Amino acid sequence: MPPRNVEYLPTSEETELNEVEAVVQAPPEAKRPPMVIVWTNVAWMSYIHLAGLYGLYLFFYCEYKTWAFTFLWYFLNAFGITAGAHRLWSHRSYKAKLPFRTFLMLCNSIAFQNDIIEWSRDHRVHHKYSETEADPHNAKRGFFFAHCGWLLCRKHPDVKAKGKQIDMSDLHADPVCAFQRKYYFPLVITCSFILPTVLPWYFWGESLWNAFFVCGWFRLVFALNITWFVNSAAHMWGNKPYDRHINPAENFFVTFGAIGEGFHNYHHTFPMDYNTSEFGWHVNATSLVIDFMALIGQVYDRKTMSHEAVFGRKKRTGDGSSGFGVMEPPK
Ligand code: ST9
Ligand code: ZN
Ligand code: ZN
Repeated sequence: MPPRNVEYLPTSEETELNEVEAVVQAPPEAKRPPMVIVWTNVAWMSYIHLAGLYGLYLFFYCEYKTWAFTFLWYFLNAFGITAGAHRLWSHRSYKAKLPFRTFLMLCNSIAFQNDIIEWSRDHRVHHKYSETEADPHNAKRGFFFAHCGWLLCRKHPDVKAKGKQIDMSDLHADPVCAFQRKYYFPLVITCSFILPTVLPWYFWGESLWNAFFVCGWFRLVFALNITWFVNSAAHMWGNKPYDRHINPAENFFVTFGAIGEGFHNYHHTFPMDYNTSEFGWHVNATSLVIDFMALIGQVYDRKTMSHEAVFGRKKRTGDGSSGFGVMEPPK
């Protein structure tokens, strides 16, 4: 303690310590390196959204068969992400035989969301370091950053540093993932654009122009935004029946569009459950198809949580709500 009535000046050692403490206590944004915007990505994202909006306009001038086909292609696009990149490859929450894995890889190529290995690496880092600087789409950086802003700038160094520690050897050893990585662009161009343009034209005489913009661009941009809502909206709004201490929430509207992937509080609490939800097939078309594939022997070793474990966790850390509120699941 300094003597009374004498002005106290900190020693240089103390000043240094205070500075270190200030840096340690500084909010993450104070330590964040300046954002480097990738303008080619900004231009590309702007273009695809304009093409998607034009596709939405053309939707009203299409054959009704084209509407049904757009829905089918959207479903396959979504399924390649939910059942493929997400539940199978990122989380290994079930196992699948080669024919079904090949089908999932083709569906995943419709989605144009980076190859399976890159998608899964970002997703594993997202789970392990959720809402920190090492989370590629850290929702603490705001809605826009979590939604698609993270695809428009260079990644935070922590994402790369922590991501390098994640074991990806299982995916590199899967020949289906390796094949997709090697032929990624020809696969995407064929599955995401050529097929949905040519099939409606060949089978029911839809114009190539309409099919390209509606089944191609509109379907793609809609699916991208629904996927991104899992990172933005479902990390911000909804109930937290399983863990009230984390940001991911049960968001009914996201669940509906993302064919069963909006039970995000459950999913971050129990990421190994292949249903990504407590309620099986309820608003969860992805689980329904995975179970059908199990029935015909293409899927096995599906992991789920016991009711006791889920119930216990809800009691300990849940917010007291029962689920998604808007639409109660069957008892
Ligand atoms: C897209 C992905 O849309 C969407 C993902 C959404 C995830 C949702 C999750 C929700 C779960 C549920 C699913 C619901 C689904 C519902 C469906 C309904 C329809 N770890 O990336 P680079 C290193 S994609 C370790 O260029 P930059 C590594 O060395 C849209 N290391 O970083 C790497 O080299 P390599 C289409 C990492 O320069 C090097 O850095 N795609 C990691 O900072 C360079 O990597 C686009 O628009 C890591 N995690 O650039 C492309 N990351 O790979 C956009 C990087 O050789 N991306 N490294 O090992 C880009 O242009 C760039 O990545 C960038 C960053 C500009 C964003
Ligand atoms: Zn996940
Ligand atoms: Zn998440």
